[in-house]
Amino acid sequence: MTTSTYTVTGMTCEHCVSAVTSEVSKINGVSDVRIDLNSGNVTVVSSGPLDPDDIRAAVDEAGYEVTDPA
Ligand SMILES: [Cu+2]
Repeated sequence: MTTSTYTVTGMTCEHCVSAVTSEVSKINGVSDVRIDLNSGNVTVVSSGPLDPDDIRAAVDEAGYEVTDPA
């Protein structure tokens, strides 16, 4: 299992959280997505290392932006 953490800007409510959770969950190998709304921290649990570009694309698809890691 691999855990990686990203910072996402623009999420303001539980609806945003569900949108990001839903998109990121679609990435192959992702088993769990935990989001802290206040800090914007998104923790992704996966079966193996993920391509950060996939995370960025999924978050972008949901309408938000990953600020870290660049
Ligand atoms: Cu919202």
